[in-house]
Amino acid sequence: MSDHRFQELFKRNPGNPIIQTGDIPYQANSVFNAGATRIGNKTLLLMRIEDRRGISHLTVATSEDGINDWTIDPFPTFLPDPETHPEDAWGIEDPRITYIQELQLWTVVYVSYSKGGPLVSLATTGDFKTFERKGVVMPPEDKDAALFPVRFGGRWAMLHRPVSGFAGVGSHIWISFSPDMKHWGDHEIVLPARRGGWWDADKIGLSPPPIRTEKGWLILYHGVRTTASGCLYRLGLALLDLEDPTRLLARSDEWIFAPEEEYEVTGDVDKVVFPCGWVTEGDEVRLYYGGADKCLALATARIPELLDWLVHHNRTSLE
Ligand code: BMA
Repeated sequence: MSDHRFQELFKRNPGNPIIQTGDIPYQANSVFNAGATRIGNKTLLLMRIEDRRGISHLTVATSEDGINDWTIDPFPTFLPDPETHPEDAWGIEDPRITYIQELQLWTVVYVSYSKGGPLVSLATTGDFKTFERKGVVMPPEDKDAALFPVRFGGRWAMLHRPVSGFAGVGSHIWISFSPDMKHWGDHEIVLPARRGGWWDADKIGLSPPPIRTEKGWLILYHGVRTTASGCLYRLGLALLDLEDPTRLLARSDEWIFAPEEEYEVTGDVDKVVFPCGWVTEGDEVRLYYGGADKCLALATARIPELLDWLVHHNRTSLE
């Protein structure tokens, strides 16, 4: 606690929520937790839409300025395919998009809600119209996964959050490596959940994919606090070494963004801010997040301010 003045790092777009269920050209229950990227001069969101059965799929929205005038596909863009991919039995959720310059395509890492629990699947696309599925890449229970945009020592790297059934060990962010994006190994914890009263005790997960900065890979992650009135999802920052992303360089002591507005506090699941995507424009980062599992909202920050704040709020010890 080095600074007692409140510093608002992410500023909410005054027009929030930017996309709501009524904006979807077909019947839906909710729209939230979108992956984000740039395509040409547009911002593209790959939105999680939950239908009235309770099953989620992904649909594309694009906009020139990334704030207003979204053009939404008139039909689901990427549907679960339980016939050929049984892991999609109960839908696909929470996509994280990474553009891979080397391959000139995007990876979409998403949660397949399988009959054995949520797991991580991976697909690639060159146009967000057709998708090539690589299938399951992490068994259940695992979520909150995204690729780095480059290889390390020739291998791809992925952050993800497996959950152990072993009581009391916590759920942490892991890193794994692969020669081909399909077969993953050398798994290790890179960002452990804290314990006790901390905002990020017991269960954390990656939010959007890492962003490369001059100081390291910038990580935004969520902490899930279990309270007497349910779960509370809040966000904090971490930094991983540019050359060796298994090395944790810095980590927030405090959370930086939490449910406060009506559309974050009340929805299908109350008190949730859940970002799966962000895009940069110079120094600015635009964060797209689900509000209370019901709508999509936007908040912006300046990357140098995030990095500077992290220097002053760095606490990697778990005490
Ligand atoms: C997480 C994910 C998210 C969801 C959040 C709050 O476990 O399933 O999709 O937004 O819970 O319900």
